[in-house]
Amino acid sequence: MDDLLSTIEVGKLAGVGPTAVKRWTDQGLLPCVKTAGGHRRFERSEVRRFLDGLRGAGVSSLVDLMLHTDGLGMEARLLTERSRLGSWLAVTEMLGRALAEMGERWRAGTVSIVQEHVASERLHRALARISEALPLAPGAPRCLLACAEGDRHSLGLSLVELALREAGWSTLWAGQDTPAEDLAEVARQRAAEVIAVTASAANVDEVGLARQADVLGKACAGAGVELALGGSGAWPESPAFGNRFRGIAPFVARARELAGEG
Ligand code: B12
Repeated sequence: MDDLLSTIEVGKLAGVGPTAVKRWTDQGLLPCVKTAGGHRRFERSEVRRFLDGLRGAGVSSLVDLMLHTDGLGMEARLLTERSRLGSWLAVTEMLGRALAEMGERWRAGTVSIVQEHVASERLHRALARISEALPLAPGAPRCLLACAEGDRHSLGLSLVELALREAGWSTLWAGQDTPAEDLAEVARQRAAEVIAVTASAANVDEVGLARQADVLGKACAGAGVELALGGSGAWPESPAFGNRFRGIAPFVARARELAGEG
């Protein structure tokens, strides 16, 4: 039974609660075995196959919709995906794939620059509306969200914002192309518990990113503020202070831990 996962463990991987996992098994979508005591157990490989299928399904049609719908159509589709996948975190993972496909279409010349800009902004606004509508408890912990210097790829941050808001965090949106020294000042003022900075795949300036990580790391370490370096850009793999995140799920797990949810 060593490599078998429990319902709760599968839920954590999928970013949903145990009820959604039970529903998937009852619908025959996700195979499981039962222990002598009647508890469900899941083969890791089956879970991976199921989650890949779930998040992969509909990615191309989502990209088509991003290109051709209006703002409300975009929002409606995101809500539908939230209902189908069970959490906003799972929706952000699907959107990560959709954005990668959008990039491929742009590189292949089947999507023009204007189409890509319009679609990106449509998605950005729909995500912002949904994030802002999620209720927050008074005194919710706060995360500052910013793009590294020169970087205009803020959609990764929009995805992070949605998943963080779902986890009960409030957000401060600094957005595109933010100087590290100004972010360091926010840390020194302790205006947020966490500072999360993204660098996109287009950001390959290792030296520049290492300098920014250093400036920010020192300020955060001095002020007791947590630093998260995310996105596919060339951040140092093991920064002297702060953590390098590639995916959104591990960062949200860390945020939940910091908020005392374990
Ligand atoms: C939309 C887009 C744009 C939009 C951005 C709009 C916006 N408001 O964000 C605009 C039009 C501005 C743009 C511009 C450019 N872009 Co562009 N863009 C994209 C596209 C299609 C999607 C980007 C995106 O949001 N990806 C999704 C993010 C979320 O992915 P990610 O960074 O890998 O992050 C993942 C995780 O790491 C995590 N994550 C992200 N941030 C964070 C932060 C934290 C804290 C955590 C925990 C996690 C996390 O979330 C993601 C989950 O899957 C990509 C295609 C692609 N493959 O990504 C190209 C892409 C990144 N762009 C590219 C390029 C070349 C450019 C330009 C240089 C083009 C030009 N000649 O002008 C400029 C650069 C502008 C600049 N100074 O930054 C290339 C980069 C290629 C490379 N490796 O060098 C790509 C890959 C397209 C391609 N296939 O060639 N772009």
